[in-house]
Amino acid sequence: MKEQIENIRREIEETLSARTDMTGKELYALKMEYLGKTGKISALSKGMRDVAPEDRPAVGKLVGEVRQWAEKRFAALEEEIGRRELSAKIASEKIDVTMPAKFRETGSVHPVTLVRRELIDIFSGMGFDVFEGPEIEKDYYNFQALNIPADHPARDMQDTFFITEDFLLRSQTSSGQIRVMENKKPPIKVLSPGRVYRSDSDATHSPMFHQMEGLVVDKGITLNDLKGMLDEFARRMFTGETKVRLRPSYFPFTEPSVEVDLSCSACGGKGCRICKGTGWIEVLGAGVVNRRVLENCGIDPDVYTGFAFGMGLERIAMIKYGIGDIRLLFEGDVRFLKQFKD
Ligand code: 2U9
Repeated sequence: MKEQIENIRREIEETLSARTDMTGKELYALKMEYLGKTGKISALSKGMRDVAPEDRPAVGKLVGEVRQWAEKRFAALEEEIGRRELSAKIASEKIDVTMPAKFRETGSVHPVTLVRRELIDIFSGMGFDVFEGPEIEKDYYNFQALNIPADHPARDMQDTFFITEDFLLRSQTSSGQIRVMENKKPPIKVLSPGRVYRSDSDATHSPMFHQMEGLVVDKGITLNDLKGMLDEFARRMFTGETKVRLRPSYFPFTEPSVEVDLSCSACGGKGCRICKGTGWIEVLGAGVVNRRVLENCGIDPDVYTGFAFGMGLERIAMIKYGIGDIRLLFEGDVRFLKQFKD
């Protein structure tokens, strides 16, 4: 037994001196091998049963001594390895605050966003509230309530993405304005920016584009109020000299309806490449809200009248920044986008 005890002490000593690079985990595993419940030193204590009773006190003392010695030896090493591992961790996590920062490419605001922000700024300055309706809309709000019944030829003017027979991707933000009129009595002054969808795609049309429509309903509103508001809008959005021209047109939801041209701000109305020599650029559509639309929303057209206007934000951005192809606005090419700054 004495020899066994001595062997264990030597074994521990030899292993510990040979393995100076042990990790904390490895040391713990080794400690358990000797001092754990089923370890070799614990086995010695259990082996006391086989020692002759007269030798038990002496052998018991030796087992106690080797256990104490081993516990101290492991504790000292645990402390040493703990210290070593902590300094290695600190060294590996050290930050060099003098290192130059990584270069990060900064983005820029999309021209359509710039235009949307500017328009909201201009119109909210005139007292308009902003309302954004749903993009998935009921046929009723997109067409029927706007005086475009199921068999109306005006439906052919807009190729619509239908989801089901009753639901579609809205083709105009006016659908949201119907919801406003259903829920609020005049005076109403609301601006509806948002995405709209039409099955159309070429250099000047995209299947998804952004619209901004405005609606004013109150007692005594006339086409004159529309013209005055458009004059102010044109001067603020383009230049102080910009003139507004109304041409008769047709929309089912307005009567009378007008197409609105602005004098070309690139050439001051003299005629250039941008206005195709005419001096004028068509920018938006507008009109006096059709009395049937007011009726559909429970507003008495003999008491209240209103005007409405609508414009495509991509078109405004193309005019304002001289962009020739709408597809540039959807490609996300940073070389293009970086040219527009807030
Ligand atoms: C309600 C009633 C009427 C909004 C209007 C236009 C004329 C118009 C086009 C401009 C370019 C659509 O984006 S575009 O293709 N819009 O010409 N929009 S009047 O009329 C309304 C709106 C809401 C309740």
